[in-house]
Amino acid sequence: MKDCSASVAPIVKADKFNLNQCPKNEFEREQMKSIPYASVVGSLMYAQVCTRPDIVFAVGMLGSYQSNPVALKTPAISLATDFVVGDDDRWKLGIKYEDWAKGKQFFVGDTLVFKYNATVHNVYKVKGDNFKSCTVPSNNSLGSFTGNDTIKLATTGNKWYICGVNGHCDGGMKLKITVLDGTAPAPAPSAASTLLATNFQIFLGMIFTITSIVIVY
Ligand SMILES: [Cu+2]
Repeated sequence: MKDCSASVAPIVKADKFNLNQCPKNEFEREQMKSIPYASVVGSLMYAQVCTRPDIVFAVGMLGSYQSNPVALKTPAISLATDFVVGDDDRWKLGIKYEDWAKGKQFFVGDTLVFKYNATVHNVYKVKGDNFKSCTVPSNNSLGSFTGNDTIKLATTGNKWYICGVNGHCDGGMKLKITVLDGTAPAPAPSAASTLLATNFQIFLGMIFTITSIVIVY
């Protein structure tokens, strides 16, 4: 047992759980059905009574989601996502970036990567009204145009990006996203299965941590 995790409790003070982490659609609910959530919580409750009063808080948190199990995810910092804008289409004319962004969830700590032909395009971060009117700011707020521009999403709220080449923004090279608080992320619908798998691993990890501590006693 010397190799067991030495962490004191599987939930730390800043961790927040909320209904956003519960399955949101049929697909995610189906995924969670394969996880013996109630039974695991029940076993942990047994352990907490006599030997492990220090896990009462963690178990209580998990237990309050029994009817709608929370798909656990650790703070977003450790699971930050890199989004290549447009995916394989990258940043160019003729793509509906509204459609690309649809269904994706962007969190503080995630990264946007604009990949493009730097001899033809560029990227400007703009304000909402400039986005609407396709007005190019006089300064380049993103630094240099490399054709592989990385933008760290550092704050919450709406962010707007356009191509500053004449006519390209009007031609569709415009992207609006909303960045969410990373402390209570929910699985993105488009990547639900991967995330649920990850969440399940974390969930299992927590259980094994608790169980191994219990066995040590
Ligand atoms: Cu362009």
